[in-house]
Amino acid sequence: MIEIFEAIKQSAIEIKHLIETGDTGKSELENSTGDTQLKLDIQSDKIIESIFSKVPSIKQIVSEEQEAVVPLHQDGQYLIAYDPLDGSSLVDVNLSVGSIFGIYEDEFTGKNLIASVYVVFGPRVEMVVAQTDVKMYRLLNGEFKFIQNIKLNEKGKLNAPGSTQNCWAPYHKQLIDDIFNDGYRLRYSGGMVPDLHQILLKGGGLFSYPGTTDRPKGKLRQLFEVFPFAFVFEKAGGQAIDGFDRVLNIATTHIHDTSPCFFGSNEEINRVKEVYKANEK
Ligand code: AHM
Ligand code: MG
Repeated sequence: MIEIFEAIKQSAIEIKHLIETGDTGKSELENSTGDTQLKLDIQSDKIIESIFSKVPSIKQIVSEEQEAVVPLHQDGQYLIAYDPLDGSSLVDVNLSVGSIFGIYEDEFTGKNLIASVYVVFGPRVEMVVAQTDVKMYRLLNGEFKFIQNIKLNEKGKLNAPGSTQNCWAPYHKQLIDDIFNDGYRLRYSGGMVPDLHQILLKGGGLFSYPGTTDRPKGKLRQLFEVFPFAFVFEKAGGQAIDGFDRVLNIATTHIHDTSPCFFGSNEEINRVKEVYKANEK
């Protein structure tokens, strides 16, 4: 799998250049979730596809920005689902964004995820790789250097509540209010990569994107966003659930399926489970 990590590093260097110099305007196109694609989304997708197409161990890829699975190498072992530039609309206000990669075997489904990687493009470029543990690297003078392992505490101090309050269920609002009343600090930029990276590096907390009245199945996509980060949180000693169970147990029926999701350290996730169980319909 080393060749895949090397390919991701190369794509990160090219996407960093694209973010710094590219046009932040809209394209004429929509992705399969109905979002208008930015030129940066399409260009970063092309960068990754072109780099992955030269890696023989990759059998298939699927991108958040494309409708269907793309076959690459018939004899390849790995399937990769990726979001080339998550939070791309934040580039024009100069906030951090990221790329997310889930590496699967046999089938694109949570239980077959064997590794995941994300890259944060902020004041610095950092890459986090989750396999048996979670390792962080930083781009320094053109190369990724190992910086540290990432391990969550049992309980954190940060709360990152997604979506909009008037679409939350009353018990979800109560849960978020209670967490703030217990002294947690609000940390939410609108980019899941930097928001989750912050929770991972500051020891823990809760990131939530629940099912809402406007999107009962949440906003975040299973294969490209939810599962890769679930894998990172579990390997870092935390949890990722849909309110009730591990998100990695969800059977994906369509590549662009979404799911409610909660990522965090154990204490906060157990708290979510209690509230959701008590309000189960
Ligand atoms: P995108 O893939 O279209 O960029 O959207 C995903 C982003 C996540 O990074 C972030 O957590 C979420 O959308 C924020 O949504 P909201 O503004 O509804 O809280
Ligand atoms: Mg995204």
